[in-house]
Amino acid sequence: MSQPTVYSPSPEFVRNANVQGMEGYLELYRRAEQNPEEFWGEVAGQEIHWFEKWSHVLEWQPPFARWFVGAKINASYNCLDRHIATHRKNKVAILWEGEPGEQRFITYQELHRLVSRFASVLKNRGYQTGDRAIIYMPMIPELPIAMLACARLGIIHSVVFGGFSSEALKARVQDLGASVVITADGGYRRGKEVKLKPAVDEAMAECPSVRDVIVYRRTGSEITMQAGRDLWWHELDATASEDCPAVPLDSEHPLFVLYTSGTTGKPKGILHTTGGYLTQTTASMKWIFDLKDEDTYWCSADIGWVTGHTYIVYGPLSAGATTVIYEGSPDYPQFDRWWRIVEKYRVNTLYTSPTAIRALLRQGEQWPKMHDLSSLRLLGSVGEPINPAAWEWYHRVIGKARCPIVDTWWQTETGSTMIAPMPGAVPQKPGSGTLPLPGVVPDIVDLNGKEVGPEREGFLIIRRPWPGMIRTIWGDPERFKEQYWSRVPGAYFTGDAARRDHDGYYWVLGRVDDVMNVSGHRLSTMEVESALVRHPAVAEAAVVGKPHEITGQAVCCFVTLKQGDFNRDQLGKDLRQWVAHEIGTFARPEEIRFTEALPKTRSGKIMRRLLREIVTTNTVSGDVTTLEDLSVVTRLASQHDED
Ligand code: 7RM
Repeated sequence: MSQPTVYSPSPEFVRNANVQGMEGYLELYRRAEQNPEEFWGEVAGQEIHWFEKWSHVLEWQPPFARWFVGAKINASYNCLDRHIATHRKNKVAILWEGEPGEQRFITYQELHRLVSRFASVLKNRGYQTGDRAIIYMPMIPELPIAMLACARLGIIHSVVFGGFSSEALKARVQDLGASVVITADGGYRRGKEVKLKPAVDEAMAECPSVRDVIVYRRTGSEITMQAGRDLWWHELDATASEDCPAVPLDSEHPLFVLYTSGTTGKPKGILHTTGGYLTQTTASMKWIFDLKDEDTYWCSADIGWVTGHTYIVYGPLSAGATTVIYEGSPDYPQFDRWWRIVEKYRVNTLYTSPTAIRALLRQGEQWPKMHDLSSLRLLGSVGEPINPAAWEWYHRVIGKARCPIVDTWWQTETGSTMIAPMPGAVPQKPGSGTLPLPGVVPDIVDLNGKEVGPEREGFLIIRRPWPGMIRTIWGDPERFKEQYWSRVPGAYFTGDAARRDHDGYYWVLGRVDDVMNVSGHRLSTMEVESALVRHPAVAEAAVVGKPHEITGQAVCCFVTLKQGDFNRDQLGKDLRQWVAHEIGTFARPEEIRFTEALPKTRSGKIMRRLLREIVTTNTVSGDVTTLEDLSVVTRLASQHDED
């Protein structure tokens, strides 16, 4: 394959950047490497308000870390109170647009007021530090308001994405032993109401730990309220006090638990604490998004995922930014909705996922071309490896070849971004997360934990503790040790495969279980997928290894096509040849299956596990609670029988 193009930030971008040029980056990186505790202590002192300072920065008893030991802090205070004493008091904190078109411009002062009122409500109902709250809401301002109200009192929150079923909700309430559930009647998506309250009602039948269900009225549709359990938000709010000071909490007090799927069917409750998480989240916000006080910043993720926690709520608000929240779907009422929002609010930074980029790319350039996108100065990508073709499209069609793209690698477990280009410092290569952020020490190793050389594929690990790291799995420290710390002694195992090129750039290839072995050649599903989507007819592709008698595994591809008339027999042959040509004959797919859609989690990750099952057995068992559209799977599984 040819050398990737290198994209350097313009001299103008560099001149105005928070971190300027490679020298700026290297200076920070080296300082952090030489004395990590001193470095993080400095960052924490600069970026965060502490009620009391720490006695020491880090206490590390692998795999258990305590950061800013003995310090007192409150995340809600850092996101609100400290800003209203400054020029930001009447700056817009949350700029919200509902799917039907309503707008709300909530300033820092107003947000402080709303959060204080809701925190008073919780306090009056008897909730206190250490209690657990489940938040199950649509993408409306009351979702971050509920999070910040919990944080204000030290109530540990767990946001459950509004698309989850009552089963998934129930499992989380039970695992967490939550005593309060905060929800809404429903929200809007694709022009329809998505009801939430009925799912809560169903789950509550088996959740004895819950005393109160607090319901925000968003849609006004008919729901049932159970006397003695269900309470209307607006009724409680009517008499709420606006005086509810933030409680000084221990730096290691849990801020939230966020459930994520692991390799077993049972989701893991990833636990994050306060001081370290907020320090790294705030610093990374300024580093990777080159954040300026005048920026209008938009992360299109759902707050129910870690990206939303860190880069819609805690990061932007702690840094004093204006954070845009859009409730609905990018294709409603038509495919230019996002570009309409960018134009209307003069959005400066857009942070989204490769899946969204590919979906929009598939619809053609006419949609973005309908709008003035000249306010954009920076773009971001997160969630999965971005194929160079999607990167180039994003860069050219959305960024008009003017905006750096920050491809940010991180996980629910890492809390905030670990590998990403500082946009005014590190030149980008499409598809690479580039270099680690200061204080992050990754490595790539083989099965024995030995570092592999440049251009070699291996396991991505993190060698040193970092402030925003996962502290444990809720209620299961053994699983925490086993999952992340048992493979390579002393290091955090990410579960991702990666390689480092001759410039030291990281290329994350996908999950370790997505690696195929064909005739003894190691081949990433991602490599084949990238090759496929480089073909002009292909919109999206997912690749899995299929057991094969002779070669061990064979490459099996699921492909969705761009609009147009294609001869599928011919195209199948062409694509096999294409992949063989792009990567090598050993990578030639055994099978190409055309499909209307790929099975995805609600956060947009392709569920290769399901596809593997389909190609192996033509059936699906396993846990599918995170699946976006179950009918896709049924169709894919039955398709083969029809063939
Ligand atoms: C933030 C988030 C984590 C997994 C991770 C990777 C994949 C995420 C990138 C990426 C390549 C990226 N948290 N991943 N970002 N792969 N490049 N920029 O997505 O917990 O939901 O997922 O996502 O496999 O391990 S997550």
